[in-house]
Amino acid sequence: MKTIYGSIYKIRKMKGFSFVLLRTKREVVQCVASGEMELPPEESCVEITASVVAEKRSKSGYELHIKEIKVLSVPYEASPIVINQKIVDTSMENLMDYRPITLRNEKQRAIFKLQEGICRGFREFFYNNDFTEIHTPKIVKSGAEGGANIFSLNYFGQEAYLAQSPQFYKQMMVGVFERVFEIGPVFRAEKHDTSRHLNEYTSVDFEMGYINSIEEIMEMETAMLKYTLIYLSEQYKKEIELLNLTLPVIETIPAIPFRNAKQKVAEAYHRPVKDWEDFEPEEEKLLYELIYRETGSEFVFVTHYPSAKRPFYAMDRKENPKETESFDLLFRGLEITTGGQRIHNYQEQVAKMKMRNMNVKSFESYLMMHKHGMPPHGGLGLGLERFTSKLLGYENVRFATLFPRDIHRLVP
Ligand code: AMO
Repeated sequence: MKTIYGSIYKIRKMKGFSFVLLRTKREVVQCVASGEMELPPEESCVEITASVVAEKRSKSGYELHIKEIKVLSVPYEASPIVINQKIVDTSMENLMDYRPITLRNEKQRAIFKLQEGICRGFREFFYNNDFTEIHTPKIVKSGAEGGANIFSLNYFGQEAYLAQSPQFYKQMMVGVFERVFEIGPVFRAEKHDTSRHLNEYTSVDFEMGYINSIEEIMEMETAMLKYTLIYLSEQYKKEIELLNLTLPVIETIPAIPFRNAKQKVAEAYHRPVKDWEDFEPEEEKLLYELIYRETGSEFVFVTHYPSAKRPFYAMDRKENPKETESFDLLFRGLEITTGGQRIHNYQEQVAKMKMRNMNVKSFESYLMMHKHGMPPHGGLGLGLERFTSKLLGYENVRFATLFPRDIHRLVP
């Protein structure tokens, strides 16, 4: 006899008995109730006492023959949206409006179980490679990434901001632990409504000291992704099967300098380059197609972005100061990571800030680390929702976001 807790996901009445699908922590378990047994409505929370019987036709290989159902709570109202079919057949808006219940759908929740797996894989990888996990403030005195996409707030009469990234703090912590990582929320006041922008997202950041070049950061990211994809394939088989996923296999990730990438796309698709300083989303997609055709890789590093488009902390190239020691990682045509080497020398950092007409004084606390000695270092930030959505083949990051925040949405 077994006692099991769960929610009644679906009742299927048959002749003389009913199938009761019970939604438990990770699985939907098939139970069988006799015809006489009184069943509470779907989404009731119950304690079931049952015997375990082998059953080949059940997905798990067994089913539970119910002896007793103790009802712990019943819903006040029936769900306004059908959640117990294979998919929640509704618009994205509805899917998000009714998130507390649509997430109960077996496939919907599998997305986020898999996202948990991604974070667990990353974390394990970081621990195995001597990174220390840190938690840095999200209420900050100044923005790290520049640009207008910063939320301000009143902090007891002082102007403060919501952190656009943990950039300053993860760099400071390199001076403390040499290798650090953080998985946490960041905030971007993006005013445009696109399929790849959220106003709050989860950033996977790492930062490491004593590097010689950006290649070492790119190698670390490649190893991190490889590890995590294998981890998922071993530990998250249930979700992979349910979502019908084929995980990409990483051997090596090709890298191409930014200017060459622009040129390559322009030549292959006869599109004149409009902007030599940045990628258009369409160009990223086209580059992916080209690289995929040539190498079979669904990932591609683009290196040495123009200085003008990178933040003030990015290290410029010795060979050409108009370019930076930085990179992006594109996955299936979408930027999922930005990374690079940072300036570690105090005078060099101050000079770059002055060149950009920045108020050096207001960055005193950031510059403290440079002033008092920092190793050559660098790192990256990866958008968890972007990575998850591309892994799952979704065109919109919202599908891989539990409770998205965008210009139109603050609830649920
Ligand atoms: P960047 O601003 O490029 O770099 O952000 C890093 C990664 O975060 C994701 N991302 C977003 N995801 C969803 N919605 C958004 N509005 C959004 N903006 C960015 C992307 C992007 O590649 N401090 C640097 C990283 C570093 O150099 O360490 C930074 O934040 O996947």
